[in-house]
Amino acid sequence: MHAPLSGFSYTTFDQKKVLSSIGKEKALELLRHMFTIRQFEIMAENIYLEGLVAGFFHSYIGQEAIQVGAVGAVGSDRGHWITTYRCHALALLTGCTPTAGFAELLGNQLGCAKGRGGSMHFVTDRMPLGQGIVGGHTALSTGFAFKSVYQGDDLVTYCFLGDGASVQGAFYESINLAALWSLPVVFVIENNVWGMGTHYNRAVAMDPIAPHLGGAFELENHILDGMNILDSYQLFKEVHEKVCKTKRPVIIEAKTQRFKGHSRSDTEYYRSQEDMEAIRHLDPIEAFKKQLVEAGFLLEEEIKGFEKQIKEELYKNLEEAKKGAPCDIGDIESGLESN
Ligand SMILES: Cc1ncc(C[n+]2csc(CCOP(=O)(O)OP(=O)(O)O)c2C)c(N)n1
Ligand SMILES: [Mg+2]
Repeated sequence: MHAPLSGFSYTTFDQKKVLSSIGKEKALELLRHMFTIRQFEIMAENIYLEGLVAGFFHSYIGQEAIQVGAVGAVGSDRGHWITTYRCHALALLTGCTPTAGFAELLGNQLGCAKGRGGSMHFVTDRMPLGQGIVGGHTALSTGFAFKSVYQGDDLVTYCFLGDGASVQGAFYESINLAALWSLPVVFVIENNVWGMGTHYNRAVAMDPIAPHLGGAFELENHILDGMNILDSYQLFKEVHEKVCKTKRPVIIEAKTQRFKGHSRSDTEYYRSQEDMEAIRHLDPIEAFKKQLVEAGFLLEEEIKGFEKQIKEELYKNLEEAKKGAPCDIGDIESGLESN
């Protein structure tokens, strides 16, 4: 049995205080974003299984509290947002509409990358292309943070990477330069325990990862319970304010669990039924709903209505997305930037 998330020293916050400071409206926005991502991923996987989506497919289900907390706390416009091929959620949070997301999966011109990127390469004005090279995008993040200092744009770069990516050479060069040059970048290691079918304890010589890296590069670091939206929100809020002042990099390791396989083609022989049951008990959406009901922000029936409304909206978005014209090969170079 792989113990899910216990035994680490997390940066945590008083839940009631955070909830009362963010208020009902913001709390419902966070729930809506988490639920929209969850439902988007479920529907996206269904159209993948229908054979309508080409290429790979990596689901973000289970990890929603991390990026929803981050973008919810910072605001999409105040950051450069960079992530891997597991990129649907971050795109939806930084400006990709669900219709443009579905269309991208379907490979048509209504897609956020005009159907040219597919599942692994969603793009928005604030998020330059989901990245397929494990660890490679960390260098891009240091570059974006350098640009912020060079051009004085006051943005903080948020780079999400996996536990597997955390031991890629490019990442060490990226942290080193970011630390040496004092660049405003937050590296968020989403430790979902697995790099494809390899447990991180068999691939990474540090556990937990963030304090070791932070120690080596003399950087502020945190371990976040990545299944807790309020801790996530509050940590990103405080870290953002700090980085705006210090311009120093910060490392956050978010302990989390992916509820689905690495990608749709993963047979998941490495996880037992018992593991999966323990993991499902950590569902960040269910935990947050409970907190909202306990705080008197919502009744259970109201949550059901809220979710039904989001689902209906997403079904309409999917139908809309299906109307797009197929990706046009003649359009392959438009929208590209070069220096
Ligand atoms: C440089 C490189 N090596 C190997 C791969 C194949 N590969 C794709 S995803 C993956 C696992 C990455 O795991 P992790 O960083 O933990 O991210 P997660 O998928 O868990 O989000 C690997 C090895 C790749 N895409 N790029
Ligand atoms: Mg991983």
